[in-house]
Amino acid sequence: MSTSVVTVPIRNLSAKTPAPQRWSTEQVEALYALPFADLMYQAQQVHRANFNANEVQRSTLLSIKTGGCSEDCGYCPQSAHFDTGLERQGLLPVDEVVAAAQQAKAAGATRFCMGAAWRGPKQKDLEPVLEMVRAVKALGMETCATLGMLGDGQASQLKDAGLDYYNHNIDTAPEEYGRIISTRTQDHRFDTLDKVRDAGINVCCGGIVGMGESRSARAALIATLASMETPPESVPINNLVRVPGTPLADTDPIDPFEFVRTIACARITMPTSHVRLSAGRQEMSDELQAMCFLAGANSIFYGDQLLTTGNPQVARDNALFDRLGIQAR
Ligand code: SAM
Ligand code: DTB
Ligand code: SF4
Repeated sequence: MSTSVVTVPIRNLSAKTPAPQRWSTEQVEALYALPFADLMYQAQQVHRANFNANEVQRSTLLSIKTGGCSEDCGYCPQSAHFDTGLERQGLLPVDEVVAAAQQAKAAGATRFCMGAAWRGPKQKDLEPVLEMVRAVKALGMETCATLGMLGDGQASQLKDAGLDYYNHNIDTAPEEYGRIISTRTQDHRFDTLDKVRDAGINVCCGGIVGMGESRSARAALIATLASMETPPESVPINNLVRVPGTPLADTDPIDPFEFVRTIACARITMPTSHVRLSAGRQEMSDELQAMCFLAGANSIFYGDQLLTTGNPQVARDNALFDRLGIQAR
């Protein structure tokens, strides 16, 4: 049998200094290289040892500030550097955000994630967001925000307002970062992730595949996430949504089996994290999504919209869960 589990002793690592790694890129590459059935078997063993394999968590996204972002992330329709035809929208009023959260809760979501197209929030921007967090928390939902880089003290303010999760992706492998984004470095991302951790907020951190990267780069992305001192509680794995006008619009799509392998590698290397099958679901068949759940994905973005692009309709997701006997929460 070629199902030997690659285990590595856990050393005392810091999230503040990325090296040395608990999972090396080579070790994750070895997982990727397994025969598909062996990789899936291993992922399922890990999944079942840590979770109810028939349960999937649902988070609903809302773009609370849209477009006009000063960053040049090559995948993003919201960057001011590219013309994607997106209509800009200033920060939404708190009552509109609360109404959207109420709707998401009624549809069955347990977490509400507020996303803003900022490099980072100015203090005057943060104040209304704190109010949103308090109000959404008061609905009895888990709260999540993704606002870009945080300044000193901002994470504590979010924590005090009741923020449960902060989403801040490392997006790609360290060696790929400069190809995709020039307006910041990946170390900027680690700096914010450390602030979030230090404030006692759960970390939601993942990346995007299908950006023309090599398998080795995908393995490096997973190894980097898995090697954080405390791996992220939520790991969104996004399949690039190729938006016309962005520099990555014409990238060749990733082989669907390679995407499933990425989910399986995330599951194996981050056994107790929720692995979220994230952007790109609208373009996936029900069968491919089912394979991702078998590979260990146990969370989704739920609702007809991601931030600016589409997501499967709620009714389609619920029908899929019924057909698969998945308990959504
Ligand atoms: N501006 C903040 C930031 O970048 O951290 C928060 C919002 S940003 C849109 C959140 C995440 O969405 C990015 O880190 C990236 O992983 C993901 N994302 C953006 N555009 C995407 C696309 N076209 N396809 C897949 N994921 C995308
Ligand atoms: C994440 O990892 N994916 C979500 C969420 N975190 C904020 C965003 C996906 C965005 C896809 C493109 C768009 O809708 O603008
Ligand atoms: Fe701005 Fe975030 Fe989009 Fe980058 S991913 S351009 S930081 S909104």
